[in-house]
Amino acid sequence: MTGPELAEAGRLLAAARRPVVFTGAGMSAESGVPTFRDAQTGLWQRYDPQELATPAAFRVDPALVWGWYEARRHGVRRARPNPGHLAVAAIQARLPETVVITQNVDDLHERGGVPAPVRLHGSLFAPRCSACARPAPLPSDLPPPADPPVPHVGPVPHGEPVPHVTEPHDGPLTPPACAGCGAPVRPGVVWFGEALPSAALDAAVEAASGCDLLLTVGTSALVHPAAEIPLVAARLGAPVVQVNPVPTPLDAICAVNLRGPAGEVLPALVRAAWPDAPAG
Ligand code: BJW
Ligand code: ZN
Repeated sequence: MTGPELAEAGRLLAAARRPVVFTGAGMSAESGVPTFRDAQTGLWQRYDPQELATPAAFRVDPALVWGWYEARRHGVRRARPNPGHLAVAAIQARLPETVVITQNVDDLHERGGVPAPVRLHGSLFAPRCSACARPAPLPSDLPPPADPPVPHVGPVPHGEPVPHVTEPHDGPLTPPACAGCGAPVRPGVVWFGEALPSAALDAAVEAASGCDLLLTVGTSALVHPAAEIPLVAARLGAPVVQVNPVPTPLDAICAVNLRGPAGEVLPALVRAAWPDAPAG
């Protein structure tokens, strides 16, 4: 990131009225949440995320896939929004028509002060039945155990469904059964080969079509149709500013490329746009 580029991006942001902030996994990297294409940690090093994030993987080995998502959900629970998330909230506070579109399945935008991001790829916190799509309760979370956890498997009075209790863990885990039809519960995320939620995709395309600046942050721009959102804005004449430590396929369409981590660049961008305002 250089001074002239930051100053130019700051001018574009200060002049915007309806910006879109489009985020990917790099947005949460400084919160300690691994990016999607980062090397996996622990047991999961043996698996390619692109092969786990598919309906076929869940059909073949539901415990492997559910365990991976539960481990990630527990990791996100322990993570905190970073200064980049707070800077995005500061942009929205300054420009209320700002639309935040995220590919991330964590909840760090919400916890960082953006109440309703457009979620293109679902959420780690909205499991549903893999057969009938009935929303399922989140497994209850206990504080980290001092001793090995005791799973809650006993019956409850009145025949009510037993909340599935898990501890932070690292390994395959049988998913709970749907209270309606008994089929395995799945994570509420969008896997490869699945359609994106149409309301979210429509909202994202509409916002990108009408924006006067698109700020793309921390995405490799390899996964479609999400990767087309910045292209829609550029095609209709909006300047695109990118925040990423490394080049991406979006470089060529960007008015400004800010090379650096979101947690540093975004607060600096807010300060450049509005020198009088706190960056969060
Ligand atoms: C930092 C940083 C720091 C690091 N600061 N930055 C057109 C062309 C080719 C293929 C297709 C196409 N259209 C569709 C496809 C197929 C497929 C696809 O795109 N495949 C490609 C991989 C080739 N797409 C689909 O299958 C989609 N569905 C679909 O098209 O359905 C059609 C259909 C229609 C009607 C009926 C039925 C079907 C669905 C895609 C779903 C993607 N889901 C995932 C998993 C979600 C759950 C989970 O998390 O497990 O979403 S995949 C994964 O990639 C995840 C992410 O949201 C998504 C994007 O990744 P992201 O965010 O860009 O992360 P990374 O890791 O790739 O990059 C991180 C970046 O951060 C890097 O650039 C770093 O440098 C940077 N960074 N530190 C700033 N501190
Ligand atoms: Zn069901």
